[in-house]
Amino acid sequence: MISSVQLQKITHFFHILDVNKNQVLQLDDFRIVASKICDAAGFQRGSVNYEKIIRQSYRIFIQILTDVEKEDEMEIKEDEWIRFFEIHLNPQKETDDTLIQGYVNRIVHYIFNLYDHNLDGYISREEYKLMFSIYHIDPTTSEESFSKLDLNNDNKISKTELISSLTEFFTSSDPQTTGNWIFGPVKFT
Ligand SMILES: [Ca+2]
Ligand SMILES: [Ca+2]
Ligand SMILES: [Ca+2]
Repeated sequence: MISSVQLQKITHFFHILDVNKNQVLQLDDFRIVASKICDAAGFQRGSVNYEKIIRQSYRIFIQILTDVEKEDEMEIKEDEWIRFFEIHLNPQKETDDTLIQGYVNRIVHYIFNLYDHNLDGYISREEYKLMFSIYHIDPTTSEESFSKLDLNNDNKISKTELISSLTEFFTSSDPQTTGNWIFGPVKFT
């Protein structure tokens, strides 16, 4: 079993990704995100950059569908999402453990593809703030969250820092750990 703290984080993550709040993850959620990113960056519909962001966002969704083995139905419900993490965060064998690390690396890769707009290999405060605004995360919490993820305090989030925080987000049962803050504060009960 996964802990109640883990369960609450995984549920929080589901609701963050469900941007149109219809309780199901579908292609539409990822299309909305891509289109908002393009608007924020000023990419015109049909331009190379616009198409690139749309493609990357779709690819994330397809990859998630593949991980959860829901390619046929093209949608994921909350209980299916939770079941996926229950299996893979509770490794019975070595390969399950590797799968979650691969999953973490992929999500971090995608976050950088979508939000590292100046392509300097880091997520700045502004880039992180944009991510909060696109996923409807309380914007007043983005500064505090950023500081918790910026482990070496150099005012930018590196890939290594994000991988470490996201690994904590999925695997830690400590409600106080900094990695819990990656998608804003989770109100643990
Ligand atoms: Ca949805
Ligand atoms: Ca950047
Ligand atoms: Ca840093």
